[in-house]
Amino acid sequence: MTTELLSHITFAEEVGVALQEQRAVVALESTVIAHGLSYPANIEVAQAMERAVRAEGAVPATVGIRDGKIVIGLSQEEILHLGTTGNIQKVSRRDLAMTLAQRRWGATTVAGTMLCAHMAGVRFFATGGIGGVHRGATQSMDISADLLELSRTPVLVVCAGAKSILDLDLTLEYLETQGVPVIGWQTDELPAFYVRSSGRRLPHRCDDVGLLAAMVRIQWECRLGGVVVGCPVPEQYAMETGPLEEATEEALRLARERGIRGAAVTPFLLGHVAEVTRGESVEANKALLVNNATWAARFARAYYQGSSV
Ligand code: PSU
Ligand code: MN
Repeated sequence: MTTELLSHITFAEEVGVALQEQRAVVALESTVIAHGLSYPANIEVAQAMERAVRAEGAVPATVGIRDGKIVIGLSQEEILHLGTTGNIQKVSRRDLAMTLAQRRWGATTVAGTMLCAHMAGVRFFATGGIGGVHRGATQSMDISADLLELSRTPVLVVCAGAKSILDLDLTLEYLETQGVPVIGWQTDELPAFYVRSSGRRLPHRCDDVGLLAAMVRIQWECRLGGVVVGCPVPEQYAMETGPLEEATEEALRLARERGIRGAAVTPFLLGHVAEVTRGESVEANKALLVNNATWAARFARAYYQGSSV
């Protein structure tokens, strides 16, 4: 790591030590805290994800930006600040340098978190659902920067597939074009976030943490970029497609009518679906986030156990 790069990063002590000792560290994002879920569900789930990572013997590192510094391992107070303060900058690749220059606080998206994790030497990351190609993208060209980041940044992202508010077919096409492997964890299909399966078959399935660790090692030795691992939402929290689809259609219509664009689209759609489903989607969202944190920690453990340290 160069000194210039390091000058922008603050490590939580525990995370710094774990990285030096080449032990398993799992990055967690902060956009879900600041923009994805509302208080107090956001704080509860951020803490539950950190606990889940620890329970598997790995070190959690929630990533965000504080006063113009990238923080790898936010403190509980910092997480609370991001989760309770309005007007926090949502930080994707395009926003990073300006947010740092302005010495602002920021919450990192999947793309932003991958980028910061990679700068800091963290290779495993758990989120809820990656961003993707939005419905109607043939007109709007709304394609999440998460997809491009996956093609260029060597981090493994554990998610419950792409959010059902997206166009899943186009999202898979785009990932294929960008050469991003999408692996079904103990499933043949792309998980659909709140719903366990999307009906879209994936090219690769994996049931064995050892194989996954071997695969990502080769992926990174050959400098092939990021990897998506899709874990279905736990059965007892999974939702039915029908009512969810109705809520989604309505949210999309409202977003169009109100002229909501750009970075505001995803938070708006998620918020509306949560309202219409009376919190059922929030419970599913929390459950899948914690499940993904657990698996990311297991994958990271398998990877670091296999390395010759
Ligand atoms: N998954 C969730 N909730 C979220 C997001 C993902 O369960 O809030 C966030 C992630 O940070 C993701 C972002 O990177 O939404 C995608 O935003 P956009 O579509 O603007 O790229
Ligand atoms: Mn977008």
